[in-house]
Parts: sequence; structure tokens; C-alpha cells
Amino acid sequence: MKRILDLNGQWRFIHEMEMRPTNNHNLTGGGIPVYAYPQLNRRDWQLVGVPDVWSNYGARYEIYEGVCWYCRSFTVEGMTERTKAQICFKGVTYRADVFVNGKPAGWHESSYTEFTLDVTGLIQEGENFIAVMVDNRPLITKWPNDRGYFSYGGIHRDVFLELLDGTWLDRLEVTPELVDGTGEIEVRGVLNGKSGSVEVALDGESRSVGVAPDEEGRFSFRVSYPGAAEWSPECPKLSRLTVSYDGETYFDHPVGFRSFKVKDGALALNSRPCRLNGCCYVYDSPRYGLVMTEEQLRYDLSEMKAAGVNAIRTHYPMDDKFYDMCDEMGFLVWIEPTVYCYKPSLDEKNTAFARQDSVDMAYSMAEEMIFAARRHPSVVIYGIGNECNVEHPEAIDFFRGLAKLVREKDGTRLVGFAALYGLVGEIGELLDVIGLNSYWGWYDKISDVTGYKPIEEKEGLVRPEPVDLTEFHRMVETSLKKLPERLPILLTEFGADSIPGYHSSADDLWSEEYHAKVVKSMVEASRCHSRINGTFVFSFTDYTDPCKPFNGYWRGQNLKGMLSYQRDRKEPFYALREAYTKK
Ligand code: ADA
Repeated sequence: MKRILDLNGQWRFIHEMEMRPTNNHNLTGGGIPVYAYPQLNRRDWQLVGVPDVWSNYGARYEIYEGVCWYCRSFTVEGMTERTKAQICFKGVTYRADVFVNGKPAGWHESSYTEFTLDVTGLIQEGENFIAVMVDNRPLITKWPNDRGYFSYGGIHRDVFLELLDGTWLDRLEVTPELVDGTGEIEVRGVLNGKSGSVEVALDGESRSVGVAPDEEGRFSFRVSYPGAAEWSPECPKLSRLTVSYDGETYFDHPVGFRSFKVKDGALALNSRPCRLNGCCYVYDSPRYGLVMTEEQLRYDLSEMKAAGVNAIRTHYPMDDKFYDMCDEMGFLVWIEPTVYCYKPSLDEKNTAFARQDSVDMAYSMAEEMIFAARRHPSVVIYGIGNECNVEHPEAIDFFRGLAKLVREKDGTRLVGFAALYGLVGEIGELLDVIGLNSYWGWYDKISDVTGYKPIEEKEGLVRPEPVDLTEFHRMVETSLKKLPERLPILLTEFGADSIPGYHSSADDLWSEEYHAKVVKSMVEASRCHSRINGTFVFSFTDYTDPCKPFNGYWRGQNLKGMLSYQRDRKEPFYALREAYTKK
């Protein structure tokens, strides 16, 4: 039996007063920090809501980077000596050190993936106390250590306690797929107890499967449903799947069946050719920050639908709510761990590609990402990195290991990588699909980042700023020569920035009109190359971006959105809609 105790809601919160050294996280062997003690007088601690980001807790936390503490008490009833207890955090940015009843329970790094800590023996009957130390300092951040989006700080996704008693199933991994028109479901998990029968039911059609777990309780099996409905973005048909054991249901979710493969060098969804009319999505809500809420997601995804978008690429693993909504509304999704923009110089040794701690962490991010995403038909590509220096001598082994791990964990998705301006090295060999990120028509014009370019006048008339994509075509041709022929290509990033509300008759740089022109020209240009199977404009909305300096244009925000940060449609939105809906 499994019981779930929701730990969202009201917590107490404070920032740590003394500056903790960045290497002072390993608290398990040393003393317990005073903030973790249940008995501490906490009259200065603020009452806050969880999940949230701390920039919502007051002006002084708006850009705060440092260590903060969260705590709360909760009551547990019906504990027995054999009760297994575990706490699950769906997302804490960046590092979490967890203490239960004053004792260390474990830690986790990486902002966008979930982790579960076994707290059996720490949880007691009656009143309990949990404290979480959260550190978001860039100095401790291994991936990404370059930040093209704001990492925020805090417990930004759900938290809950699970209590397992008697016989139970746990760590269920359910992967549905369409194989030759038949719905196939792979089920893996852990069973405590001896062999028994696991019940699987798809829309009430049930199958009973005898399982004999190994010494660690692990089991796996497959079931088939020949009549299962096909899922696609145009017709996102979902069915209800339950997995039960001993009269108790442990999995109850909508699932969908589709296949997504490479056939003759092109992407095929359910064995039919498929073009991805995509956008990148760096989630950032003016109201909720990093917290993915039903209302913000539904608004953004509805606007994507309105623009004719059928595919979304994200820079990091998303909240379950996002995947659920993509399943329901019909989007094809590319997700990736935050192996992001890491570019050591070629002569640098012992880089994050080679250091054991950072390799382990990248690999565990990928595992955690797949654990959460595998049941969703919308997720079709696992990226293994974005704009890293793949030509660095230590890079290829790192990516080889990562690609291997991803395939072993879930062979039903394609493996991709988003390369910077055709910097593809040998990585093509490891992939099923490659992405090219490039901003022709943009960064080549504003490379001094002041963005200043006088408007040219000709015979008293202002000359519209042209978009010249000669270099883009050259980049595609050169990349194609370096890549295996079997590999479909996607444009995984392109675009320009525009100041929302800045309109110009000269289409000059930073205007919505020039931005719209780049978007339209790039989608059209992509169609000149048969190997390009789709485009992901960057990005669907404007968002907070610490890389973007205050230069009179950017003001700390990335302005590549089709929508402004406040979600007003910009001119590029209409250009994208025209390009994506044109037959
Ligand atoms: C890169 C990066 C994006 C974003 C973009 C930009 O391509 O992958 O996250 O930062 O640059 O706006 O320049």
C-alpha cells in the first residue's frame, strides 16, 4: 500500500546570514547546521508558499544568489516498524540539502529534475520536521555553468512524502509505443514481496501478468494492445492506463501510442513523413517565474497552437504538467539535460567533460529526465546537449557515454544534439537527428552587442534593413558534408531580438518588423534544403536572461519571443503563423 502526504503549502523561509563557502555542502559527516534544528526559535522566518521561487518572497530576493532555508512540520500517522518512507522533490534550484528531524537525509544538484530520498528511520509517528537548505549560487552550478536563462532559486516544483506498507510497487517506469500498428507497453518497477500478478488495464481492458522480481525486487514485462488508438499532434488520442498490484493502483495516467523514427534519412511519425513546425520554449512567467502552472502553460501552449506550432524544444527537463498538456493538446517535444553552452578552449585539460563529478551529474540528470518523461507520447527526442564545444578532445567520450546511457534507458526516443553554427565535430555518429542553432541575419549584424547601427538613408528615404542568408546556406552545406547521410537535420534555434512595441517603417534592427522578416526568411530558407526536417524558432516568449546586458535594448531580457514577456503578440508571431500554416 502506498500513501502520499502532500508537503506543498506553507513553509517557513529565511536566507542564511553568514556566507557559506561554496564547498561546504557535504554536511553528512560534519556538524548539523543550526538552521536544520527543529527546536530553533524561528520568529524571524517568513511564511511562504511552496512551490514558488524566492524572487516572489520580497524585493530583496529578486536577484538573490546565495543560500536560503525552508522548513515545515507535518504529522504522520499509522507508521509501523516496516513502513518505508521517502520524500520526493520534483524540482529545487539549484542544490538541495535535506534534513529530517534534525538529521541529514541527502542532497541533490540540478534544478530541473526530480529526486527521491529514502527517509525510512528518520520519519517518526506523529510530529515531524523537515528543513531544506537551498543554494543557487552560479559558482556551485556544474551544468549549466554558462547561463542563458535565469535560474531563479527555491523549491519550485511539488514536494511530497510517500509511505509504503505491506506489499507495494514502486519506481514504476511505463513506456508505451506504437509498434507496427500495435500498442506496446513496457512496464518496469520494483516490487516488495514475492512473485505475484501485476494488473495492467488500458481503458478498462485488463491483462494480468505474473512477475518474478530479482533479488532487488526489480521486474519488467511487456503487454500488447493491438487495437490501441494512434496518437499524433493532429489527433492526440489518449487512453487511460492503470497498473495495480494486490488490489491497489500505483499508476493511473492518460497514455498515447505513436512511433517516431528516422526512415530513409527523414523523420517519420507513425510511419508517415513529418515536418516539425517548432518553437523553443524557455519557460518564464511574469507572475510565477520558474513555477510551471496550469494557467500559464495553457495560455502559452494555446498561443503556440494558434501560431501553427506542432513541436516544442526546451532547454531543460520540464514539469509533469507541461508534458501532460503536450500529450493532451498534441505537441512533439524535444527535451534535454542542462548540458548547455559549455565551450572549454581546445587546450584546456580536465574539463567538465572529463571530471568524474560533472560527468556523473550530467548522466544522472539524463536518467532523472527520462524517468519523468517516458510515459508521455509527446516526448519524441532526448537532446544530449546544446551548443557545447564538441571539437574539444574530451568531448566525444563524454557524449558517447551520454548517448549510450540515454538509449539504454529508453530506446523508443530519438537522440539529438543542438550544435552551434555548424560546429558538429564527430558528434553526428552518435545521433539519430542533429539540430543546428544559428542566428544569421542577427548576431552578424549586432556583434558589438551595442546593437547600434545608423539607419541608412537613400535619396531622403530610409532603406529597409535587408536580411541576407547567404552565410546560412553556406553553413548548412558545410555541415551536411561533415554529417552522416542518414541524419535528418533540424534548425533548433534561429531568430532575432525585438523590443516589444518598437515598430519601424525602415524595418531597422530591434524592431518587430525586422524580427518578423528574419523569422519568415529563415523558415522559407529552411525549405531550400531537403535534409532539413523542421524548424524551432527561438523562443516562443521573451524571458529573463542574465546574459543579455543593459545596452538600451535588452535590459536583462532575451527579446527573441514571438510574444513579449507579458504575452502580447509581436510581429514575428504573425510571420511565424503565416510561415507555419501556409500550404
Ligand atoms: C544560444 C542559446 C539560447 C540563447 C540564444 C541567444 O543559442 O542556446 O539559450 O541564449 O543563444 O539568445 O543568443
